[in-house]
Amino acid sequence: MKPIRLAILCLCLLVLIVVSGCLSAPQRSAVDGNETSNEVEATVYNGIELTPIDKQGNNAIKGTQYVDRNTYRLQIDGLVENPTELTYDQILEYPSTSKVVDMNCVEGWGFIAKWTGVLVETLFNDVVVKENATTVIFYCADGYSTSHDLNYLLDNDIMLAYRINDVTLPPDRGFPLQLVAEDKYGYKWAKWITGIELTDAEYSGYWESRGYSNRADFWGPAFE
Ligand SMILES: Nc1nc2c(c(=O)[nH]1)N[C@H]1C(S)=C(S)[C@@H](COP(=O)(O)O)O[C@H]1N2
Ligand SMILES: [Mo]
Repeated sequence: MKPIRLAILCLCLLVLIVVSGCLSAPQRSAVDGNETSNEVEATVYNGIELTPIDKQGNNAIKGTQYVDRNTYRLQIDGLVENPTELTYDQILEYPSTSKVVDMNCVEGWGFIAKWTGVLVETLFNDVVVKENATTVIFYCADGYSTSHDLNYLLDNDIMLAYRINDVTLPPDRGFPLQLVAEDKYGYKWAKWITGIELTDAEYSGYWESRGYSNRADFWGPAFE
């Protein structure tokens, strides 16, 4: 090949590489009116190395749910003085909090991430939980549900996360909200949450009613 042809070929290849590099740059586009572009994923927080989102596991009973930010409502009811419906924007208006927590599925995989969201306690102060409430049920867009002791949520600063590693929760990760159920097995980390109900009764969620531990402490037994 003549040197000039070789030079042109190399130039073409170079241009191609640069262009494809731009096209494949990490980019999260808008889904169903959910503006999430221009966000940069955090890799470290407070000196702790985070698992990149595309390296985190994910499993769900009916696959990814696509919740529309504009029509979304979080319903909070049951044993509360003021049953409430919150829009996504109203949830973002509450003071936010961040922390690094690791997520462990009973299947043996897990990851560590920075979560940002609103404390369950903050929302509960607004709806005013009745004195006899003991249990909190989380209902999800895919029909999944799980529950927690009210005291566990309040005593451990448990949050409803809308961001993971500084990025808006992607649809496959539970947009708009995932419960960061610290120290509990993954099946207690409700995703695509649409409803929160306070009750004084025992409750068995999707996996709990199929034999998994209702306590679900990740150092404890998976089955009970
Ligand atoms: N709505 C809903 N939430 C869910 C599930 C599900 O199937 N549906 N699966 C649970 C299980 S078993 C695990 S391990 C975690 C995994 O979530 P993540 O890896 O996206 O954080 O989500 C939990 N939350
Ligand atoms: Mo899981």
